[in-house]
Amino acid sequence: MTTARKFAVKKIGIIERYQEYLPVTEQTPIISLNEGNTPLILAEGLPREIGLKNVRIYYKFEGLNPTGSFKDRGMTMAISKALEEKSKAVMCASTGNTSASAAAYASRCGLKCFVLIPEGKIAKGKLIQAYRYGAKVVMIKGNFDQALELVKEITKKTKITLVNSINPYRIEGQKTAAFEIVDDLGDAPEYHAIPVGNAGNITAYWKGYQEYKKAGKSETLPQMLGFQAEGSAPIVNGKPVAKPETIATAIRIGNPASWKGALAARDESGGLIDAVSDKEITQAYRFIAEQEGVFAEPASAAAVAGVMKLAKKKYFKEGTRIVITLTGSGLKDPDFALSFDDKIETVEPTFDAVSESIMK
Ligand code: AN7
Repeated sequence: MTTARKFAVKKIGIIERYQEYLPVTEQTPIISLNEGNTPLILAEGLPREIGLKNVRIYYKFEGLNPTGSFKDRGMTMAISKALEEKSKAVMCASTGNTSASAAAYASRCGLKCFVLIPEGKIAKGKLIQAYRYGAKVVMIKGNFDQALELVKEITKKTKITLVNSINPYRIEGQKTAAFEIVDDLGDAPEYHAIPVGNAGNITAYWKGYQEYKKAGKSETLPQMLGFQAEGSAPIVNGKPVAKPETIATAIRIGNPASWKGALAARDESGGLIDAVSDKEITQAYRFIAEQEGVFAEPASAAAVAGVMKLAKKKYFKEGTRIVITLTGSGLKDPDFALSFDDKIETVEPTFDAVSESIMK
């Protein structure tokens, strides 16, 4: 016999799932949209494509979070803590995903949300999210780095809470993705590939892997492999980029806030941070959608492009596992998705016209 209880909705947000590893107490109000618990999808086509027969590659598909990116893991923490600390308003600079996530979580608990974004350089899906979740959206005639400086100044001079990843609660929440990977694989993978923009996420994963190992949940640590876009590669170049450019607008960042965290992740894990070109990003973006059935945004594809690049150099050892974080959904950036030559045809509604079109 079944009871109603059996059908009770199980709460699965990252705070409830991993509270013993997070700075929360019984007093912390949990603002959650059941983020996290994203799938680790086995890559079928990619190992074949890059000639890695004896290597397992997995996509940690963060595009399946409530607002379509990994930012929700950090935002459930940052917004819950802001509320606990009696804040009335939050603010962030964003290349898009942070603002979408901040706006959603703020709307859920009545916090005001202000977002500062670079004009013309944010994917449409992200812009409409922040807007429709009810945030006050302000565009600046400048880039992300300038927006972040302004947000730092404004939040210092007011009582508004900053929810960019320099807010440590963001990193705390985001580290739970590493926990989930270890929980799914039974240990850490040998390699973890991830795109790098403001460098909060690579910092968070490295923290997560280390903490989980200390807790006895894994025996090993992965090499952290970070990838920036060539035109926005301050960490690879060793100096800030004043005018960052890339089609992967999410990582169009010239002076990452968590620069030091990224270097620590790279060096302590024996990994690397490398750059990939827009052409390589675009090829990887198309490959995973067209041959793996996984639609991620261009910035996410930077990590796939990085793995492709390293495989060509025979970087990966046999018998290992690579996890690639696909940070955001492909649906975020419809303009980029529709910008290719293989245009969609419109034909007359007849058997002959449709037959002719599909046989081309
Ligand atoms: C899809 O939303 O910085 O290295 O303001 O949206 O932790 O910055 C987004 C970053 C990778 C880079 N992939 O992560 C923002 C923002 C996607 C992203 C990154 C971002 P970080």
